[in-house]
Amino acid sequence: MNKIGVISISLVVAACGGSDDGGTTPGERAASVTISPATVATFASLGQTAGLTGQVRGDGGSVLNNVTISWTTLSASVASVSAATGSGTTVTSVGNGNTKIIATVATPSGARSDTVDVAVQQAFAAVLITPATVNLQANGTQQLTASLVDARNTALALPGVPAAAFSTSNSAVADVSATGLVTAKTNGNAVITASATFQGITHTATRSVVVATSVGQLHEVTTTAASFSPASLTIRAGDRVRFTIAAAPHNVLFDSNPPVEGDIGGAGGVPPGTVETRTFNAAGATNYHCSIHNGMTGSITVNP
Ligand SMILES: [Cu+2]
Repeated sequence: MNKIGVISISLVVAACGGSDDGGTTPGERAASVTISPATVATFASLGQTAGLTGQVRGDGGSVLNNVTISWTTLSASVASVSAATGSGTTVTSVGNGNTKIIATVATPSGARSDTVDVAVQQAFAAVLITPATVNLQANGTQQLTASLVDARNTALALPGVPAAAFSTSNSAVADVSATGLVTAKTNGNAVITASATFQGITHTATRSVVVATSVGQLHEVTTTAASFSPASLTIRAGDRVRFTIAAAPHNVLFDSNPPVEGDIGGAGGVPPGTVETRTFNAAGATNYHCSIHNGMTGSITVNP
């Protein structure tokens, strides 16, 4: 019974705002609407929300519930309003600028409204560096991007936003250009910092750069009069091995999983003092030998 009664009252109000049976205060008709809070703090980031509530009073001064309030924004590119939830709405900041949010109710003498001013001004909250991880091999490069963002990580869309300045903690390991291009120099770790000052505030962000210690590493194999040293080696795919031929002419003939560049020397071998580097990109067991010296063999295990 009670439920049915409420529904019928709502229908009457919706159908005619001037009904004498309106809301919870029979006999009064909607006369005004007031938004609270009356002022909204400036939104400092985009995507920020604030709740507004509208209070409708009747022509007798009583607060009327169940009166439909219509919410609109003067500029949806500055702030948007959600569909009404009960007597309220949610305002969301969209872009920098100023606008007004308007609450309107229908009354017997026409629409009545109230407005609240909304200002959106992004505040510089952080520098954001992308990508999140930087792992490089020696001589590799990676472009970093540093954005000045608000508290919700939206890039500042304001006049005069400067570019962040990049620096490195260790230019011998990883150097960085003024525009954020990182160049790996040698194995190790470095920290790249991006710093910017705006709105009188300075923020910095850092990004750790790891220049790989295993991938792309250079290994050494030398020869004695009739052997390779070390005779066995374990490396990773992508590593290189530098063969230094000493003491006598030798060749290095690969029997399995050969390097990109192939054998070193032919049947007569290469003379002492020869230095040749080979690259092993494929994982597997590499076996090699010198055909000039019986039993002069070596092996390299190439791990993925
Ligand atoms: Cu040999």
